[in-house]
Amino acid sequence: MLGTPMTFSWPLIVLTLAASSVEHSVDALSITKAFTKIGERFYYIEEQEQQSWYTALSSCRRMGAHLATLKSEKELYDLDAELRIRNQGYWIDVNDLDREGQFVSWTTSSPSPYLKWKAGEPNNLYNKEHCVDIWDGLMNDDDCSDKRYFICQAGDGI
Ligand SMILES: [Ca+2]
Ligand SMILES: [Ca+2]
Repeated sequence: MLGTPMTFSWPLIVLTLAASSVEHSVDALSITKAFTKIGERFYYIEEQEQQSWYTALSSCRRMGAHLATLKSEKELYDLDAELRIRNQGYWIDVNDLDREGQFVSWTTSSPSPYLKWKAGEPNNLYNKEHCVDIWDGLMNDDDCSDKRYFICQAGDGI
C-alpha cells in the first residue's frame, strides 16, 4: 500500500459508508465483506467458510448485520437464485431454541414471518435440530453446531 494510498481510498469510503448506515461501529470485517442487493434487501452470502449457526450469528453481527430473515416467497426465491452451492445448507436467523417447534426470527424474537419447509421438515432429528437453513431453495431444521454456509442481511430491521 505504501505510495499508493489513493488506489485503496475510494472503495474503502464506499463500503464504510454503506456499513455505517446499518451500524455506527464498523470494524475491519465490514470493509472487507461486500453486501449485494438482491430483491429489495442487501445480503452477504458466505459460501467459502462454513460455520456453526452461533458463529455465523456472531460473524454477521460483526459486519453490522444479522443472519437473514426472510419475509416472503419472493425473498426466498430471489435469494436462493444467488446461492451457488447446491445440496448444502445456508444458515438464516430462524430457530426454535427457546421452545421446540416454535420457529422465531433471532433478529426480532418474533415468529418467523415466512417459512417454507422441505418435504418432511422440520423433523427435529435426534431432538437436536433447532436452527434453520436454506437447502436447495427450501428450509430445513438442522443441528446448530453443524457447520454450514450462511447469509447475512444488512440493517437492523427485517
Ligand atoms: Ca427443534
Ligand atoms: Ca431437519
